[in-house]
Amino acid sequence: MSTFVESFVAEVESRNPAQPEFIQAVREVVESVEPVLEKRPAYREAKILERLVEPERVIMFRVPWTDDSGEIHVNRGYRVQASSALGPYKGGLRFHPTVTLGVLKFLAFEQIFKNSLTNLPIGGGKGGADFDPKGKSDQEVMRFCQSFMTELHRHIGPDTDVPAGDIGVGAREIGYLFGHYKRLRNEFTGVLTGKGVDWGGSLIRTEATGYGAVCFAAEMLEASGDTIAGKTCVVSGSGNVALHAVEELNRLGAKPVTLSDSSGFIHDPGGITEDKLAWAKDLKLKKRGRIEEYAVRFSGATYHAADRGADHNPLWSVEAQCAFPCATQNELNEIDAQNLIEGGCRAVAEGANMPCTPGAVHLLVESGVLFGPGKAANAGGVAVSALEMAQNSQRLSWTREEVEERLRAIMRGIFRRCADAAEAHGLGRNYAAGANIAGFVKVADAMLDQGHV
Ligand code: NDP
Ligand code: 2IT
Repeated sequence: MSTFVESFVAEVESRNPAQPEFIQAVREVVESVEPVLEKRPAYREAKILERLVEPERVIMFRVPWTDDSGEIHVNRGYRVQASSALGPYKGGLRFHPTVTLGVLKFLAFEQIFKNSLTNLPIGGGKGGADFDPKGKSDQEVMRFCQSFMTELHRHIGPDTDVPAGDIGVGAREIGYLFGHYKRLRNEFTGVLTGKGVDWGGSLIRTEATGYGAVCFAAEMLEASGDTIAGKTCVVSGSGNVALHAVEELNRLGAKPVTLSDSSGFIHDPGGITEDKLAWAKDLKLKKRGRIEEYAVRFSGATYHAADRGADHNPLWSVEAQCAFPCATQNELNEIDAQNLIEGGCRAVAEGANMPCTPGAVHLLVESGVLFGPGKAANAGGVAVSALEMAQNSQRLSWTREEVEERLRAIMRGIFRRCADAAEAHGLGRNYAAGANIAGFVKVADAMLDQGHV
């Protein structure tokens, strides 16, 4: 490894102790862009990387709320405003007990380059809380969202920072958050995306991340003279991203065979067909049940409980030609990557943010597996969020066909930018490096134009 990368990452590590996910994300980008810095000394002189690893602003706040029995709880809320070089801060909110400042800094950092790759006018940010919506009543979730927004509203706005959903933040939470913002500010604005389609939301926003990830995989395969139709696919997660990836896979004639949640995974060798998916959506998104119930409902499907102490996840040992990790960070390690390769996997597209460990990415890319990194493959969600912002500014709603067509064009554009950047730097089909370079150059050039801010 180069001394520049090592000393840069060591400095970031010493300034940000105990933030392993943030360091992981920074290292990956810095390794990829080092040759670009060598070619353009202006980036080094202007301290572009040093500025990018320091969020423009971090807001951290107390979120007190009362449960249904009257007991008071205190959570910690955050908004990390990473970069406004290309537009208002834009990125999701995550409500999950594992949320820490370091996790949100990694997500906000990744978001800068993801949003840049979309070619839409959005900067990067991320936020959330260590609140666990699981097992809470709607009333409790509403009280939490209202308390969270009571502080957050001071820091966001349709031209400043526009949050959206992420893990644990879906249509219900966005509704409560928007309702409270509107009450506090007496303004009906596009301050959040992922809104209900009857009150300012965009058609296809819910589906966009999963659809986009499948589109990215299809583009990678087509560029190698292959097609996604007929491919057996393994998918992890069973939330917004995973379920809509499965929907799109079915539509394109592929065969998705797995889904998972934090308790385990189901394997349905016959395929998670449209009718079974409708049932799974009702289970996970409406009833908030466990994926285990799928195997009880559909004969032929098996359930495999998660083994927390295991050194790999047997979901990735299921034979498949394509894999879509759509749950959470670092859910697919080097052993899992080896198992995918041995099972004949040809393409991996990250629906989640940083689901593959650095070792896994290295192995997949070195083995010639087509690899779509999250900041490119899952950018469809934030891209349609930006289209929602555009519709809100116009006070218009575009049709399903129009948004879907734009999403596909954006995903094809992202793929092209990754492929072109990889090729221009002699990196073959290393789309992970291509995504980092293409995403970085656009932000870096904007920062050069805007002076030392
Ligand atoms: P959801 O909350 O809808 O679903 C998350 C899914 O992942 C659930 O099945 C959940 O299982 C599982 N999961 C979450 N945390 C863990 C964990 N620590 N270990 C194992 N399983 C876990 O979230 P989304 O589908 O929206 O997000 C999934 C991923 O996609 C995240 O990485 C997110 O950052 C990324 N993403 C999301 C976008 C969006 O538009 N929503 C856009 C781009 C990326 P359980 O129910 O048991 O918790
Ligand atoms: O990780 C992501 O890109 C998201 N959670 C979506 C962000 C957004 O603003 O739509």
